[in-house]
Amino acid sequence: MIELVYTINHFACRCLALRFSVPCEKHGVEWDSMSTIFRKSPLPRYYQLKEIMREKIRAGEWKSGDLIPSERELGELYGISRMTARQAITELVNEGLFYREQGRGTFVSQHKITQQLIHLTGFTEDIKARGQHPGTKVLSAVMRPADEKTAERLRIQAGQMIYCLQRLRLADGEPLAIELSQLNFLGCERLLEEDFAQHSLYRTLEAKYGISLVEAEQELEASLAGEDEAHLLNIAIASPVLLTRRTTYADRDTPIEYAKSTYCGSKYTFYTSMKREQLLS
Ligand code: 16G
Repeated sequence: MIELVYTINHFACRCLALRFSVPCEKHGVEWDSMSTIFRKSPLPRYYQLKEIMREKIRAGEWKSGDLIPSERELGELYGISRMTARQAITELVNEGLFYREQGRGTFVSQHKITQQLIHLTGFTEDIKARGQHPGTKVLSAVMRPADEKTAERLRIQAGQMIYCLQRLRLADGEPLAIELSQLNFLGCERLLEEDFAQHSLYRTLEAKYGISLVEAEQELEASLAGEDEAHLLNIAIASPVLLTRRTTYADRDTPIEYAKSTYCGSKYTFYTSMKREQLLS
């Protein structure tokens, strides 16, 4: 196993080096390593390196925001080519464990965001509860006729004008989800004047429009990112994503919002807990 030798601050992030006999490129500190890639193993070398790095994260040696060694450093550390090191890093970037910053290097990502499927919370609340900074980029905000499926969910006639808001949602500047919220209530066109880049939709509905959100139904489905989604979410095309469809009710008979969202599969966990009923036999 690899032994962690030092942690120092660099660009406000910690840089971790592995014990090995090469100097750290950026900090000039000597490493020495006991980690090994088994040459005779049937497992490909990039895969072994991935597992070594994954274990460092699991063990808490590499923490969120840590700068990982460069491809060249990893290549020298493990006696593998830069290409092999790059493949291991790229796959962990695609899985969401690492993220790259232009000109700075590759860093360990935040742990997955968990959305509790128990309480009805919005994105802003979920991200704040994790101590992160929520961000929103409004992609479009328009009134348009409801399609059949949306009309059915909102219990209105297809073709009725509804408010449609498409947003890219971020946590600490990192894209997490694309959300299309479709809303219907009397006077919903007034939402066109709201600034949803700055304000939460749920908070606005409750505080400004006097709508109490009571409950929601939500479906989850696995999918793969298409070109546009991959571009917006900054992930590789065909990366795993989670599609959600949520209908939110102001009361049992009044659906207010039908939202369709695409979440980065590698960054999000949906959590629910359940109890087994005592069945009467
Ligand atoms: C969540 C909801 C979305 C809602 C948003 C409000 C899902 C799948 N979707 O992301 O329907 O519009 O929260 O967030 O959970 P906001 O109050 O931060 O605008």
